[in-house]
Amino acid sequence: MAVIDLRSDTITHPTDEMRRAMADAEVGDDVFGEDPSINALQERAAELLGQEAGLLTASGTMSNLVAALTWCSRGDEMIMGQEAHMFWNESAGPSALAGAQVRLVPNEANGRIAAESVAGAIRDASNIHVPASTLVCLENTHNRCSGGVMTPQDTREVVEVAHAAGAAVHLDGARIFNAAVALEVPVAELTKDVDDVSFCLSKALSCPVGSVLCGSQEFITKARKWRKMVGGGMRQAGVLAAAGLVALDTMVERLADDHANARRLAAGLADIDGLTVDPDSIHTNIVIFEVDRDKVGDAREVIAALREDGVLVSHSREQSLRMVTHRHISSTDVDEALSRVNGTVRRLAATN
Ligand code: TLP
Repeated sequence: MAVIDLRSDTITHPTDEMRRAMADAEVGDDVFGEDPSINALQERAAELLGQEAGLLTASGTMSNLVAALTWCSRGDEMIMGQEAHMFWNESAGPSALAGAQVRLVPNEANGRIAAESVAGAIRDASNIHVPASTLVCLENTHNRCSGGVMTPQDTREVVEVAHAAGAAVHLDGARIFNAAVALEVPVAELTKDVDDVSFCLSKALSCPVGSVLCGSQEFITKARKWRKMVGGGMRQAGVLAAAGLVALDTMVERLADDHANARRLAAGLADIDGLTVDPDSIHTNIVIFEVDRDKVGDAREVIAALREDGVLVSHSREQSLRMVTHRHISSTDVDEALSRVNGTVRRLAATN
């Protein structure tokens, strides 16, 4: 029985075209700024996102950390959604290393942060008792909010409020191309208004490694130094950038297939007694669903039982599980996964 791995789109392997491009990549020492493949990727990414310059980093976590280090000084405050990946899953790096305090504001169910919430959280800069609100962090698509998307208008509203108070806006756009494809807008519409944006090559875009941080030339010049300080100055990493260039050419449009598969998956899960999800709330490739503890059992036991039945899923929170569609999951795999999940849930319900 072939295992169906729905834990994350991070498990995707490079395509044959990427592997060929990696083998043939022209490289140089990127700490000297001399890797032609990295320079090409950075320029291409910045242009696509409507920003001046780009910087290849080792991961989404490193990009987010470097952005926090670049914008914030010790004792500043960063405002972000209560479900932000930067808050939940990045080992408190921005607080530990940038020394900035995190202030949480509500995320709506679709991941959006209302401009009014940001306005309400911004501090009075003239008051010596309070930290300076230096940075507002957005996330699009929103991981813990079922891959929800913020529109260009949602983004602009937050940017206006932040800028009026002198705060910068960082966008964790790990899956920003998923958002652009779902909204059918050029990706720059979602990224040109923020002060910096990071996107991941190594998630749905199928690259083996890497993220690109984009912003103004001045921001990237500073970020480049922080990246070096945290050990992210790589040398002949053009082999990675070469895969990134192929990804930008070949991996974006196909994300619509992942989104259609995620909706198909959610519709099937919604039909299984003991599982709850609203298929209409799924717009990209992440499906978070609730498991009824009384009917089916503890979420972690369900994950273990699904694993035995050849379906890998991840834990989201309490009784919520997460499935992510990606390049290695076809609509046939979705149907097979649903039939296995149905069998597992029925078995657990019978013994519960
Ligand atoms: N997310 C991973 C896990 O950490 C949960 C995943 O499987 O979804 N921002 C967002 C919105 C992310 O989803 C992730 C990774 C990151 C940043 C960090 O990226 P990496 O893993 O490259 O450090």
